[in-house]
Amino acid sequence: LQFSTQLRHALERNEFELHYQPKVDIASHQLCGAEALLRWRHPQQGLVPPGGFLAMAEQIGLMAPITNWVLVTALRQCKAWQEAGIHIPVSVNLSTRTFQTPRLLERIEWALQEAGVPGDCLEVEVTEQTLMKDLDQGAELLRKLHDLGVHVAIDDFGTGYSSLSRLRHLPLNTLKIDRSFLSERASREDDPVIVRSIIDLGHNLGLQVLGEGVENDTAWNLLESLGCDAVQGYHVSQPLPDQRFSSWIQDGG
Ligand code: G
Ligand code: G
Ligand code: MN
Ligand code: NA
Repeated sequence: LQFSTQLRHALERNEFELHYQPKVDIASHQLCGAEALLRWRHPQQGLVPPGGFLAMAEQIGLMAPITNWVLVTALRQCKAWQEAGIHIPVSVNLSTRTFQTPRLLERIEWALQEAGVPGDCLEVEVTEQTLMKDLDQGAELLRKLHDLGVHVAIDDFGTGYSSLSRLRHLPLNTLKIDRSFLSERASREDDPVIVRSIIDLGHNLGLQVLGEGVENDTAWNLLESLGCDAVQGYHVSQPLPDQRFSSWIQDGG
């Protein structure tokens, strides 16, 4: 069978899974959120990461149903965490095209209702590039998400070309420092001018700042010394299937 045909059947065959990567508050070391990351359990190829199929999903018109599935599954998981006494929001990534879909807001409202959770259980992650497109429509969507209580994070920050005056006027919550700035080499530099500047920029805009791709103590210590709020990365944990995520929490993170 063709890959695209298999992809068309993946939803009904229940072949998608979400893995959850913990986000941890730097000061308290407490779990403060989790990012849902999509994987396809392909019958022959094993676990396929999103880079291997999302572009095709977009091409063949499957992005909307896949995104709906991701939203509902992530929010139901968030509800299950709540019932177990763990009160953290779940973060879902949105592609540029998805973010530009006029009906996205309705679909998010539907997913919240379907899972039976309030808007503040959800954070959406969109890249800088996405935010800088379609300026008026994007701003309106962000205001409506804000009214629903849904949080918005800017993903991969520092790799795009943001208009700072635009960022300033958007209702955003979190800025995620792209992992390239926290690589082994980058986090050892004598003067971490970029990381420092991004953290200060985020704070000056009233945003929480999270460092992503934290793989070692060097990067963690750098972020801590610069007043960053939260971290995510292999140093804390890889993205985990739901059962293993729960065990990770029970084992004290
Ligand atoms: O671990 P990782 O290979 O999961 O993710 C690769 C890329 O795929 C990242 O840029 C991430 O934002 C994106 N991604 C992961 N899950 C989803 C999803 O559910 N929807 C969209 N649109 N992108 C996702
Ligand atoms: O683009 P986005 O930030 O949504 O993508 C997250 C991607 O980063 C996923 O592919 C995830 O598996 C990966 N990731 C998470 N933690 C780390 C890390 O510590 N190091 C590296 N290299 N990748 C990571
Ligand atoms: Mn992300
Ligand atoms: Na990112």
